[in-house]
Amino acid sequence: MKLLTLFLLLSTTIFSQYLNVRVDSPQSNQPEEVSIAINPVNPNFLAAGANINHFFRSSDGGFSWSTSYLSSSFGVWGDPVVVYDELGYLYYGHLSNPPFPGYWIDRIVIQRSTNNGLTWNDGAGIGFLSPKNQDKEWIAVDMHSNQFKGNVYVCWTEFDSYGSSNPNDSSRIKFSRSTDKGLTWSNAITISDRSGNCIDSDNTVEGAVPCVGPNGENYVSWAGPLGLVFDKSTDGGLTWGNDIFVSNIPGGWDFDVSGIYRCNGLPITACDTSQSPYRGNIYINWSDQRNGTNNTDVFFVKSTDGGNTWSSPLKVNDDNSNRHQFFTWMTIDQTTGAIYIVFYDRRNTTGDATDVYVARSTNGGETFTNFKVSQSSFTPSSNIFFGDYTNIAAFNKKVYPIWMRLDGSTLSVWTAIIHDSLVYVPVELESFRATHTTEGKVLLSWQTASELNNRGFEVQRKFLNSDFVTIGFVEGKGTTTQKQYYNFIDSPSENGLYTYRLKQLDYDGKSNYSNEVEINLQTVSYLVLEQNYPNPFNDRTSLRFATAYNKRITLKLYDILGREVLTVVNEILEPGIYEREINLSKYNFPGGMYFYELSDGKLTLVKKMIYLK
Ligand SMILES: [Ca+2]
Ligand SMILES: [Ca+2]
Ligand SMILES: [Ca+2]
Ligand SMILES: [Ca+2]
Repeated sequence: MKLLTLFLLLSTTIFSQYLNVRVDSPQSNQPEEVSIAINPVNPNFLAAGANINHFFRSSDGGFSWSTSYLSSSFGVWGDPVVVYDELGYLYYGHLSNPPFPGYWIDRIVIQRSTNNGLTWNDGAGIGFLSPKNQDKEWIAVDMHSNQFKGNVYVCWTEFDSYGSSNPNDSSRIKFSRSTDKGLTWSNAITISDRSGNCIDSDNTVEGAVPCVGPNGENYVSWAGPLGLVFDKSTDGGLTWGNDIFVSNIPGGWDFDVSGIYRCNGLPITACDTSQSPYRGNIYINWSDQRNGTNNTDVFFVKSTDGGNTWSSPLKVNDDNSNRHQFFTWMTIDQTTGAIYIVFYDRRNTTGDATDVYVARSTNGGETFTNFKVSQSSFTPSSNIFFGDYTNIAAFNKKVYPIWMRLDGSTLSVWTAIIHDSLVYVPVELESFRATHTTEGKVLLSWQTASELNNRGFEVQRKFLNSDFVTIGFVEGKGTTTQKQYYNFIDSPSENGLYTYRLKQLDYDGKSNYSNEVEINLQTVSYLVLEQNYPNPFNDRTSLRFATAYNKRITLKLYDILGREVLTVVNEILEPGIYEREINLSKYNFPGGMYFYELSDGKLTLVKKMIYLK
C-alpha cells in the first residue's frame, strides 16, 4: 500500500566524479561572470552567458556547446544573466552602452529569444534615468502562480554616479516587471528603504537577485550598509514593504581573496515553489569573512514565514580547514525542492590553487552535503579580472554548476553534469482503522507521518457485495513533515458488513488507495414490530411490538391509499413487550391490504396485513 510520499536519499555515493564540460570555445574572449539556465519545456536545451557578450547554447543536455555573441542597438556591456520562462522563452539581460545620446550603462537591457538563443530580438531598455548608471541586473520569472504566472521581474542597482565617493551620490535597488514576456517593462521603482554609497563596495547596495514564491510573491535580498536585508511584494511587484534585517555581514560584502582580482560575497535569494515539504521556504546564500580574512566561508539562512523572520546563519562548507570558500551561488530544483550551492573551495589545496564544490540539501537547508565537482584545480592570478560570481541551475534532478577557470592568463568557462539520484519513495499510512461509536455509527481514523502535495482523502464504502462508493471527502494538509491525524464518522442505515477504504488524491491528480478495513454493524433495535397474527385474517388479528425506552408510542393503521384509518396505541409506555388485538369488523372497513405503523417519534416501523372480511 502506498499512499503518501516522502523525500528519501537512497544513494550517498552518487557524488564521486563528474564530467567537466568546457562551455566556451578556445576563440572566446576572456569570458567571466557566468550565468546558466535550463529550458523547462525541453531540458536538453541549456543557455549560458559570460562577459562581455558571450552566449553559449547546448541542445544535448550540456554535453556540447556552441558560442555566439549578442548584439543590440543598446550595446551589450556585460553582466549577462540568462533565464528561461515557463514557455521556454529565453531572456538575456545585460548592461548597455548605446551610442550618443546614450551613455555607458545608462539602462538595463533584456533581449528575448523564442528559439533557444538561435536568434534574439533587439531587446528593451529598462530604468533609463540620465545621468544615473544602471548596473548588475538579475531576473526572475513567475513560472506557475495563479495570479502572476508568466510575469518577468528584474532587480538591479542604480548608481547616481558609478564609483563616485562623493557623499551626495548614492545607490539604491530598483525593480521593474514585464507582463508581456519581456517586450515592454514597467517604470523602474526603488524598493530599498536605505540607500548605499556609490563606491561599489561594502556600503553600496548590491546583490538583488529576485525570486518568486508559490503564490507569485516577489522576494529579494541585498547587501549594503545595514548588512543583509530583505524585501517582498505580494501584488506582483507594484508595491514593496519595509526592508527586513536578515543578518550582519562581518567585514562587508567586499573582501580580498588571494589570487582573485576582486571578490565579493553578495547574496542570492531563492524560494522553494516545488511540492516538497519545504515549499514556500525562502533561502539566502552569501559568503563573508566573519571567520577571518584568510578564511572566507559560505553562509545560508532561511525563512519559513514569508521572510518576516530568519534563521541564524549556517555555514554551508563542511570543512574545518580555515581556507577560502567564495563566489557562491544557489539554486533550487523546483521539481524536487533540493537546494544546490556552488562555490570555489581551497579546503584541499595549497596556495591559491582552487577547486569547485557543490553543497546539496534535501531537508530544506537544515544540513548540506559537500562534494567536489571540478576534475582538477586551477591557480588563478589576481592580475586577470575573474568576474564577480559563479552560477548554477537545476531542473528535474539534473544540476549544472557553471564556473570560470583561470589557468595562467586564460579564462575558460566550465560546467559539470550532475545527475542527482534523489528520489521520492512511497510511505505507508501509519494507521487506518474503523471502530464502533456508542451511537451505533462508524468512526474511521487514520494518521500520516508526512505529506507531500496531498489534496485530501475520498472516503469510500462498500456494503455487502456492492461496489465501493464515495461517501465523503476529508481535506489533506498539502505538504507537511508533521504527523497529521484525521477522522470521519459514517452513519450507515442498515446493519451488516461494511468495508471502507481511502482514496488519497494529490494536487497533480495522482491518487493512491489505502488498505481496506471491515466492520460489522449490528445496531441494537430499540423498537420491534412483529408480523400480525393471524395474517391474512377475518375481523380479528393481534399486533405485537416491543419498546426499550419509556417513550410515547403510536401504533396506527393505514389503508392502501395511505390514509390513517385507526389509532391503536397513542400513549407513553414503559419498556416491555405489548400485544394489542384489533377487530376490524367494528369499523365497516373494506377488505384488502392495510399497513400498520409503529413509531416512537424517532424510529418508524411499518408492516402490511391482509383483511379478508
Ligand atoms: Ca559585472
Ligand atoms: Ca523596501
Ligand atoms: Ca569589506
Ligand atoms: Ca573557509
